[in-house]
Amino acid sequence: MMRVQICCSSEISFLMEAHDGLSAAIAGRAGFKGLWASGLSIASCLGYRDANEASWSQLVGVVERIVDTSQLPVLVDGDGGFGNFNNARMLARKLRQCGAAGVTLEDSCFPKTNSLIGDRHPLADIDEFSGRLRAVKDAVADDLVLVARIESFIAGHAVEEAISRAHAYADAGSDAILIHSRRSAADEILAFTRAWQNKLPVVIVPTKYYRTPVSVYRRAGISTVIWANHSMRAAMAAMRQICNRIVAEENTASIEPNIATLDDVFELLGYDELARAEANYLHPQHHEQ
Ligand code: SPV
Ligand code: MG
Repeated sequence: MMRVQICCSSEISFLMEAHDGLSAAIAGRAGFKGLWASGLSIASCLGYRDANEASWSQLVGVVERIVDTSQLPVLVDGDGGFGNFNNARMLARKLRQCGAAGVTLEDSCFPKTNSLIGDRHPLADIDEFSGRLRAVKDAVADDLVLVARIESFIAGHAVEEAISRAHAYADAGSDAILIHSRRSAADEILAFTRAWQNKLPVVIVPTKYYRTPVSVYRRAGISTVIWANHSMRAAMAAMRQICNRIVAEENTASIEPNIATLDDVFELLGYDELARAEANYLHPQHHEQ
């Protein structure tokens, strides 16, 4: 059922980044039909670097809040699976338990480095990584969509390397391929989609090539576009601005119009439901009147 909702619909779909329950609820209210539990955003919000500094159990804890708060299908950034095939399949089982819809595993080596920083991006061996994918598929079968993420463009290789990896990962049981690029134009992505011919659905993360219009992705037959870190970056900019103003003004009067009201917070997180439940369960006689 979730398969239809994540990465496998015939129309292009969009996943919005979430890094906690609040960002998940906001994305849901904005109309997104699915979420990306971003490793970069979750790590940043915990004050870690996106270099496997956060543990798999911290990731699972955050994903549980995202799923619970939004009730939306959530594709989880599983990095490389936190180790070998065994760590990867355990992560997948835990993600299934907390209600995730899918997991993405990237062919990087532990500990990973964020794809958009630095030049050290060693790739996993194709066979070893295919084993990680097979182990996940055997562990969770069709309960979790499995997206294989190819980092070979990030590592500086040509399209041929990406295509041979895509074939191997498809054979290993992946449901979709995430092809990543850090170029400021979508040329690598489009070279891949031309050669790949949608043998499996294609997922992209246009963080760096953000100027490309979505119509280009539609024409290329791309299945899913991930807006991977924009709520986290928006929150960072807003929090910094507000902190600076409060320091400067030693007062919060002038910033009130620029921040969410408390009523907004209470409404978004369903305090009205709690009040109804209290009337029902704490004071049932009162409720019956
Ligand atoms: C993430 O959002 O953590 C991603 C995308 O994996 S990227 O930061 O581009 O690697
Ligand atoms: Mg990531």
